[in-house]
Amino acid sequence: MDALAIGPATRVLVLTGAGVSAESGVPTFRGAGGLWEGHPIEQVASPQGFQRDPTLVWRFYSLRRAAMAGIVPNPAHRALVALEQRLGDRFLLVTQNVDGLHRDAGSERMIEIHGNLMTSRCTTCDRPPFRDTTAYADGTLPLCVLCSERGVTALLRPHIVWFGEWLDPDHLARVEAFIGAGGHDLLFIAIGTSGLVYPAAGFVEDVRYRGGRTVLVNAERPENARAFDAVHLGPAGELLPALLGCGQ
Ligand code: BV8
Repeated sequence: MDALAIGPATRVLVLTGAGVSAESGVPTFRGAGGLWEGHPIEQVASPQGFQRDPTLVWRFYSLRRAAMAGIVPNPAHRALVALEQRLGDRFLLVTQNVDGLHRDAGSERMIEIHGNLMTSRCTTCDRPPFRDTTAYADGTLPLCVLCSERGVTALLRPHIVWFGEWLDPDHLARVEAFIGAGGHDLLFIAIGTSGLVYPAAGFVEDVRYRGGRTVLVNAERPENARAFDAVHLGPAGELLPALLGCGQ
């Protein structure tokens, strides 16, 4: 397989989804038909779901935290680190994943637009989101200790962007600025994503509108495959090293 044409002026924007972590052993969302223990993902990953049953939502995230034990990046993550080191500020990685594996692999020019699994924040006070790797025992509702010290009972929540919640406007501004600066020199590569969740699923159209090239690397043909100039079907861990010209 030929490597993608990445010249001295090419700027590369990469969008990853759950498929890039699949070969590390992290389950994808729609692999289970978009369900978790019979609940539609949107139900357990939404503010309404948290309001309705915070214990169920904390169980969903605690089980995912526990399941990350021993999980390590795969060749797809490492190929993206090598490309970033080669391109420097002509590279930006935007991930929909909350598993932290890109950072574990060494990615730095990276934005976690849907948050991070190992981070919590208070639902009440304005303390900054903080690292929290605790997989809370089933039925536990973690409270903010700072609020408790002030006699206030305040739930913690995962620092995750749920369905129906706005993404961080700074994150979106950084993506739009990178796309805007790219023009015809922009190469957009979407990897391991079903292209169903917005606004991330709309990045490909933004790039096309500005005359950039668009490439998809995915295990199967997703609904928005038509939006891409080229589609490479197969496991990202196998295809990416060759496609990015950095055999891992
Ligand atoms: C927003 C955190 C403005 C959670 C996630 C009605 C009401 C409210 C909102 C909406 C609505 N209708 C539409 C919307 C907008 C909504 C949306 O897009 N919904 C979809 C379902 C239609 N978006 C939002 O709500 C966003 N916010 O729009 O704010 C707003 C505000 C108020 C009201 C309206 C609008 C927020 C979206 C963020 C949601 N949070 N994650 C968590 O992780 O726990 S999204 C979550 O699902 C993931 O982060 C991920 O992004 C997404 C799943 O997508 P993928 O990553 O693509 O994973 P998937 O399993 O689907 O696909 C994997 C692919 O990999 C497959 O194609 C497979 O073939 C492939 N694959 C598998 N193995 C491999 C592989 N490929 C390569 N190699 C392999 N080995």
